[in-house]
Amino acid sequence: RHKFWETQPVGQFRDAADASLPNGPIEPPTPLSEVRADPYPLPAAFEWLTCDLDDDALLADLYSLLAHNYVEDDENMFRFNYSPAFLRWALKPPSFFRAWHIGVRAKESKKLVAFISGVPARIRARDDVVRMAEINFLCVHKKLRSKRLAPVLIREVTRRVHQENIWQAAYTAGIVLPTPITTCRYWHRSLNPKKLIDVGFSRLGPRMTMSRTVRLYKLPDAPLTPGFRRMELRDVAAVTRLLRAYLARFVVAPDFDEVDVEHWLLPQEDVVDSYLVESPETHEVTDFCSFYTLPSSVLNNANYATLKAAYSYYNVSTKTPLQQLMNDALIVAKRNNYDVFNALDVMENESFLKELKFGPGDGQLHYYLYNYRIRNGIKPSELGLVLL
Ligand code: YNC
Ligand code: MG
Repeated sequence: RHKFWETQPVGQFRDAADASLPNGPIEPPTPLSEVRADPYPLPAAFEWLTCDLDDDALLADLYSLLAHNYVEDDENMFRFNYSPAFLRWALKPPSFFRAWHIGVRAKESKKLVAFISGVPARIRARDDVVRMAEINFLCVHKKLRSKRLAPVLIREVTRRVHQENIWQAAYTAGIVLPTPITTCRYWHRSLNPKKLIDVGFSRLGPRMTMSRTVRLYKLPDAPLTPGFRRMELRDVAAVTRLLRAYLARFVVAPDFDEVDVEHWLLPQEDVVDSYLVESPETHEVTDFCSFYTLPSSVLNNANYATLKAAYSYYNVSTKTPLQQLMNDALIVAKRNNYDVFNALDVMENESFLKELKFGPGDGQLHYYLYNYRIRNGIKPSELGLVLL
């Protein structure tokens, strides 16, 4: 059934019941000298292109490929619209490899027609911290679909990851492949219900009027928790301590150090935003919340071209109840003109979703590890990893 995935070192559906298979790597590393030296062949009209994302023209081409051909919802009403600044942030973390930014272009026109990327990360599974690649932004132009290009892209990124002596990877997808470690659901909290209803993102509830709906989702103008403020560079050490202590509770989570926290969590306008609670008495940083900005293009609507969405990222509460902290996150998102705040049911998010008026979305997000078995999988609440 999965002609490509059946050949790969991933949990196979037929092995699901086999209790004798050990947790951990599925295949051992091979000597680097045995890693294939040449790129995999492409159909004759195409060529590989290692992308330089510091090149504004190339970044604009990648932005445009994704804006027109990347992930859509099941009803084809919305398509992710990752901004150029976001792509640079997502693809150039500390110690990134340029060779892992892999394009395919038409030899003649030089048009970019496909892409896949990896970035390095340390991810802990139980007590095993593993160097991995996070694979993202796999995209084939709509006109080139179903021609088995995706397996070539996946094999090529795998080869280039192996060349760095890295043998595991993490990725998410909306489709079921062999075999998810867990399956999560997105929840959505309306901030601008009128627009969301107009574009068909949500519907007026039964026995609800528009004015009652607007009132239902109304939020205060400013955060309520004393000491709630935006994260700054001087907070990196304190945030790293909070986050490391918190992520240690989950079965699968990133192993962030201060360099990672500075990159992934320090606010960047319209890319990532982070807030914390600094105790007015002790000046101790006790709580932290963050979200990233990922607009969606609204396809076929006369009034609106984009939805501005915030996605819950990493949140840590030690003093401020998580629900109160996330209510403040909603308030600052609303104040910054986001239309909707999205969150997965990972980590402790279940504890605030219903209370803060998030509603469950359709569509699921499956999490995968490559060449690493986690027997029986984990629950979303045991997952401490958010991929972009
Ligand atoms: C997918 N999303 O099953 P079988 S997520 C992985 N992730 O293989 P073709 C996928 N595999 O089943 P198309 C996949 N989608 O026969 C399809 N596949 O074994 C598999 N969409 O290839 C599929 N982006 O080229 C099948 O399909 C084979 O032309 C079919 O291309 C697929 O970024 C795609 O949703 C997704 O642009 C490129 O539909 C295309 O349809 C498209 O005939 C819209 O491919 C955008 C979209 C996917 C977003 C993402 C994570 C990707 C992870 C890839 C796997 C990484 C493995 C680890 C590598 C490093 C290892 C080390 C160390
Ligand atoms: Mg194809």
